[in-house]
Amino acid sequence: VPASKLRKRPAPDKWSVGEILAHLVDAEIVIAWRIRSILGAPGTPIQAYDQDAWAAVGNYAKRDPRKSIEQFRAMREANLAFYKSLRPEQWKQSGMHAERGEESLERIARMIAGHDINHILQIEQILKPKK
Ligand code: NI
Repeated sequence: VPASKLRKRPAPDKWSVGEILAHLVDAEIVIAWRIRSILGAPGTPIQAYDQDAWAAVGNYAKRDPRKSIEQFRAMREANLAFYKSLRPEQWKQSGMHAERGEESLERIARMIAGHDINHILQIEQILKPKK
């Protein structure tokens, strides 16, 4: 896929593939921090964040989509290895999300999977040849 296509927004208010990939990188950083925070101090408060503000300050539109994929893959691998090292009772520990309330590691893991799937479908939709 040509880089220009990855940088093109499907609509003025919709993220490009490149912006979505940069968002996935930042989301992985957030999740990595949240999970470690909960394990280090169960019940800890979890802050929400404004993803559009992060997209602006992180200059998602200018990021190299291929670099974003590399970064995402490296962090996801590191995080998966970390999750595999956890004991069953650690998966039950939770934090207190500012908007959603109590969130266990198990629930966060399901939310990450759902978040991945949503954005993968979104990317497929953007790259699908127009009829
Ligand atoms: Ni998202």
